[in-house]
Amino acid sequence: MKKLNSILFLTMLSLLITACGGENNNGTDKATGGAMASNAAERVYVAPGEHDEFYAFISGGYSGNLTVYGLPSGRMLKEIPVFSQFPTSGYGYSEETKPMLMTSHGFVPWGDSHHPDISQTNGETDGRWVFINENNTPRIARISLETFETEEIIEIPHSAGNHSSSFVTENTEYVVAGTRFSVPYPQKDMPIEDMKGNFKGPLTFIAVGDDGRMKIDFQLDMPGFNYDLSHPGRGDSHGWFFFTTYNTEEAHTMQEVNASQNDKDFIAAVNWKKIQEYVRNGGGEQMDAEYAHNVYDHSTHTATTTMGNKVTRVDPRKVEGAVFFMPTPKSPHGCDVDPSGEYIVGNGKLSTDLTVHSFSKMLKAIENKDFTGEAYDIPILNFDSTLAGTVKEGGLGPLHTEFDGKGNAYTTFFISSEVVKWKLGTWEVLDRQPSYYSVGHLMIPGGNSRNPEGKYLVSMNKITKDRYLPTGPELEHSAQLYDISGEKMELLLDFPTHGEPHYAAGISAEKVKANSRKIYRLDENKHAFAATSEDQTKMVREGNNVHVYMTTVRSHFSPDNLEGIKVGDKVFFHVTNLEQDFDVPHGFAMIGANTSELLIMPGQTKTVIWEPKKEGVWPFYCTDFCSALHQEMQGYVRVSGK
Ligand code: CUK
Ligand code: CUA
Repeated sequence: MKKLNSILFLTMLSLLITACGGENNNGTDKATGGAMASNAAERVYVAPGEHDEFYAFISGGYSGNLTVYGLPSGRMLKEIPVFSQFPTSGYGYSEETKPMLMTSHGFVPWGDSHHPDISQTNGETDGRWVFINENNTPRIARISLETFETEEIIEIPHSAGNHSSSFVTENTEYVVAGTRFSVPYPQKDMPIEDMKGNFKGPLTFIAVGDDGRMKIDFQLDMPGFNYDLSHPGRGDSHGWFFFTTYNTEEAHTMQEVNASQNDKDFIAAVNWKKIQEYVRNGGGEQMDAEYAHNVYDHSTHTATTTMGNKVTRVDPRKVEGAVFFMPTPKSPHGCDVDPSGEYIVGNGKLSTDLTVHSFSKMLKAIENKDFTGEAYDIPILNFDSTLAGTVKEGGLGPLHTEFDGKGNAYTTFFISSEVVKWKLGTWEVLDRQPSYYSVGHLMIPGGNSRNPEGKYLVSMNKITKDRYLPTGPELEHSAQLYDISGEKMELLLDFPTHGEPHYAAGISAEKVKANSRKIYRLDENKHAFAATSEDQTKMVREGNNVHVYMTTVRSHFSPDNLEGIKVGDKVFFHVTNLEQDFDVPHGFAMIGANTSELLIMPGQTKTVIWEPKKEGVWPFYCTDFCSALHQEMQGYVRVSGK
C-alpha cells in the first residue's frame, strides 16, 4: 500500500486536533446564518399536554445510560439506566438489579455506551427493543420499549473495546459486537511488542430469540486490526455485515501516527448467512470463554446472572466465500449501508472524500476473483471493481452517514463541523449546513433501516462552548435538530444532551406509545419476598439477617414501626408497592444506608439492605411525592444494642 503523503497527513492531524480544542476554527462563530428557519420556534413547539411525533433514544456515552427525548421538541423524557448504577431508581443498588452489572471481572458499576439500535422486522424499526453496546467492559444490553427498562445484558468474551456494536440485522436475527482493540485471543501474558500477527480482532454474532433473549451464536476469529463501526446489509445485501477497520498497520504504540500510515484500510464484508450455515452443520470449534449473562425477569422482578463458559469460534478462512476485504481510504470510521442495501459508505476520517462501494459490484468482483492480494489469507478485493462512486469536496473528516429514504444521504464532517447532503448514485453534493461544533454522529429516525422516516435529522456535537449559558468548565453536550423535509436542511433547535451522545436511534411515537406498560400486576408478582397485601407483611429473623416484608400504598408503610433490630444486624427491606394505578411509584429511604433509595413501581417489589451501626430510633420515609399525605408517609426502626 502507498504511504500517505506525510505533509497532507500532518495537516489533517493538526486539523483534527484543532477541531477538538482550538478556538479558531469555524466552530466558534456563533453565526446561525441562512440555515436557521425563520419560523423555527413554531415548528419545534409542542403545546402543553401534546406529545412529540418521534422518540429519540440517545446514547449517554460515559454516563453508561440511554436517554429518551421527544422530537421535535428536544425535551428529555427519561434517562434509562443501563450499564451504570442509578441512585434515582436504585438500579444497580437494589438486590434485584445488582446482578445486571455482574461481569467476569466482578461487579462493574459503570459503562461507556455508544450505539443504540432499534429492533427491526422486515427491515423496518418495530419498536420492541433498543440494543446498546458497552465499550469498556464489553457488553450488549437489551432495553424493552414496553417497560423502558434494561432487561438483559450479555458480556462479550475475548473482546476489548466493544465499539462496532450493537447493530441489528433486518429481522433482528443477530445483534453484532465488534472488537476495537485487538488482543491476544484467548487472552494470555505476552510481550506487547509481539502484537503484530499475534493479536486478534474477534467479531461476535449474538442471536436474538423471538422473546428478545440473546445468545452468543459464534465468534469470528479475525486478524488483529481495529474494528471500528459496522452495519448490516439490507434488501439484497441482507445476510452480510460490513465492518470498518483501522490500524491495519497493527501498530501498538503512538497509534495517532503509526496507525495512519496505510493509504487505505479495509471494510470487512462478512457473509454471516454462510457462517451461520457452517455453524449449524457443526463447523467451528468450542473454545473456553468466561462471560456473564444477566437477565431481568418481570414476574419475579429480579435479575439473575449465569456464567457462560464456551463460545463457538470460527476461522473465516475455513468457510469458503465468507469474508472479504474492500480497501477503503483513509482510516474509515463510519460504515453505513443505504436503505436499498446496494451502497456501503466508508467514511474515511482522514479524508475529504467519501468512498461508496457497490454491493452488486462486490458480488461480481468476488465471482471473478478480482483480488489484489490477501491479508492473513483473506482476499482483498480490487478497489476499482467495488467502487460505486466518490463524493468529492464533501468536507473535512467525514464520520457518519444516514439516509432519508428519498435517495439522499447525509454525512457529518467533524473537522469542518458540518452536515452535508448528497445524492446516492450521482454523488453530487446538494446542500451543506454548519453544525455547532464538531459533529460526531447524526440520526434520522429509521435512518438505519429500509424505510427511513426522513423528516428530521439530529446532529450530535462533541463541543458545546457558547451554545448555552456557561456552567463552569464542564458543559453538557449538545444536539441540533434540522428539518430535512425540503430541498435544503433547516436548523430548528439546539438542545443539551446528557453524557456524550455518540449515536441515537429514532422511531415514530406511534410505533411505541400504544404498547407502553402502565403498571405491573400485583396478582402476577412472583417475587420471593413479596407481600401482596397488608396482612402478608411480617418480620422474619434468620440469625443476624432480618427480612422485613413491607408494603406501601397511599399514604403509609406497613409495618411502619419496627422493633427488635440490633446493631450488627443485616436488615433486608423488601418493599412491595400495592398501587395498581399508572404513575404512582413510592420511594423508600432509610437514614444512613450506604446505598441508594428504592423507587418501586406499582405492583413491584424491591429490596435494599441496611446495616445499622448505632442504637436509637431511626426514621425512614417515602421519597416520591405521591399524595397530599406524602409527607406523612414515614416510619421508625428501633435499634437496640447487641
Ligand atoms: S463513535 Cu462517537 S462519533 Cu463511538 Cu460511533 Cu463516531
Ligand atoms: Cu409514597 Cu410519597
